[in-house]
Amino acid sequence: MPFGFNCHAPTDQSPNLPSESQGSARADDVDQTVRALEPVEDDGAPAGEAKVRFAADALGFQSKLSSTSDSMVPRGTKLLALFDNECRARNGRASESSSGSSAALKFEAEEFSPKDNQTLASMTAEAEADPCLVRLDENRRLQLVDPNFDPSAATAGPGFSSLAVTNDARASEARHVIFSKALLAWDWFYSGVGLNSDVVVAIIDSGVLHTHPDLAQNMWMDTDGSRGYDFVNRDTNPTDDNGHGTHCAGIVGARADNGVGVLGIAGNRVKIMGVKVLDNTGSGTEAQIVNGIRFATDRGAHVINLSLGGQFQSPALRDAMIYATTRGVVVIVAAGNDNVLIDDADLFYAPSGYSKEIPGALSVGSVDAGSGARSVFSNYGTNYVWIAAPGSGGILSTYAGNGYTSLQGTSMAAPVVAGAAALLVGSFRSKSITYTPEQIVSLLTESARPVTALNTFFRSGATLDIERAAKLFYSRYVLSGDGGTEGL
Ligand SMILES: [Ca+2]
Ligand SMILES: [Ca+2]
Repeated sequence: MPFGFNCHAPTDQSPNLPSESQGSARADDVDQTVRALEPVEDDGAPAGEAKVRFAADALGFQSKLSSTSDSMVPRGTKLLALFDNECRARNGRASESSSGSSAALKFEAEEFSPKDNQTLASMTAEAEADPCLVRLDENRRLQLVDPNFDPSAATAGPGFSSLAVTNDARASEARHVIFSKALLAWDWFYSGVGLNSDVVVAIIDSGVLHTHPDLAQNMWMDTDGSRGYDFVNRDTNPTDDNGHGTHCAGIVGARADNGVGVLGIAGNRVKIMGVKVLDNTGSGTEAQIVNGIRFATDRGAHVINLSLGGQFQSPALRDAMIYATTRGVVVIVAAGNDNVLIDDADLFYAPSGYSKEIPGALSVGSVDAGSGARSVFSNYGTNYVWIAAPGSGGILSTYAGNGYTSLQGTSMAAPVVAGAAALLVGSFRSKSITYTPEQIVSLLTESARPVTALNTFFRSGATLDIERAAKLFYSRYVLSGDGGTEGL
C-alpha cells in the first residue's frame, strides 16, 4: 500500500462518521435519493462532531487512543489541524498562508506532529481550548489514481473522421472526445443553448503546466496574475513536475481549434485553475488536498476535479468536499484503479466513497473508448460509482515538456465528466438560471447512455453521453422556458 498509515483495512467501528455513510445508505440498493449530511458547520463538517476526530482505520490508532484518557499519541504521528483564519486574524495570530502569499483561506489545514510524550487527553484539551482550531485529525497521504501509459493507443488505427470539425492536429487520437460525443454536444451547447459564459474548473492534482501551448489560452488567472496555487511548495506557481495534472487539465480544457494538439471536452469557454497538492511522485497529504479544495472553492471554481485517492476514511477530505458542494461547486472524483468493488467497507476509497452521501459530488468509473466495456482496472460498485466515462483506449492529452501522451485510468475518466459538468454549468450561467451541483450531477447521470453490460458495475449502468446531456438540458431548460423551476 502506498499510503503512509494505511497498514490496516478500514473498519466499521469508526465513531466519527454518521451512520448514514456506512449504514442505512450503503444497504440501500434501489433508493436513488442522495442523503445530505445536514446540518453542516461553516467549515463543512457535519454539526456536532468532536473537534478531535481520528478515523478508526489507520494504524490501529483509534484502538490505541480511545480507551484510556492517558493514552500516548504515538511518536511520529502526522496530524492535521484545521484553523479558522478569520478567528486567527481577529486574535492577531498568523497563519501559514497569510505571510505574504496569495493563498489566504477562510479555513486552513496545517500539518504538525505531536510533542513527545503528549497524551490524547492533553492534546484534546488543547484543541478544545483553542477557539480558532476547528478540527484535529490524522494527516495521511493520498496519491494520484495511478495511470499507465496506454498500450492500445500505439496500435490504434486512423478513423473517426467525424472529428474533422476542429483543426486540432491530433484530434482523432483523443478518443474520449469522440466516445463521449463532445463535439456533437457542442452544437447544442454553443449554438442551441448559446453558451457564452466562462466556467472555472479546478484541477486539484500534481499541478498544471500552464505555459503548455495547448493550455495557456484556457488558463484561469488569479487577481495577482498567478494560475492557481501550489500547496506542496507553498508558492503561487502551480506548474506540474509530474505530468498527471497537466494530462487531466488537457482532457477538460486543451485549447480547441487552434491547429495544434488535442482539444478539451469543455470547449473554449473554460478556465483551468491549477491547484498543486501532489508532489512530483504523485503523492500528497490530506492537509494539502483539503487546502486545495478550499482554495478552489474560495477562489470561485465552478467545478473541481479530483483524480486522486487513498484507501481509508478521511473526515477532513469529506468536510472539504461538503464545504465545496454547499457553496455551489460540482466535485468530480475518480473511482480508483484497483479493479475492486468499493462498496465493500473494507475497501472504502476516499474521496470517491464520499460522493454517495454528498449531493453534488460524483464518482466516475472507466470504460474503454474503443470497446465501451469497463476498463479492466476500473473500481466499481453500484452504491458509489454512479457513472462511467472513457479512461482507456486512447486518451491523448497534454503532458509535461509541452508534449502529449496517452494515459489510462479513472484519473482520465473523471476529467471527461468534469468537462461535461463545465458545459452544463456554463449553460445554466449563460441562461442566467440558478442551479445546484446536485442538478448538474442529475443531468449527467440521467442522460448517461445505458449499457446493459455495465449494470452490475456502475449505479447508472451507463456511460457519459454529452450529446444526450445537452439535449436533456435543452429540453428541460430552454424549450420549457420555465427558468429552471422544474424539480430534479
Ligand atoms: Ca510551485
Ligand atoms: Ca488544440
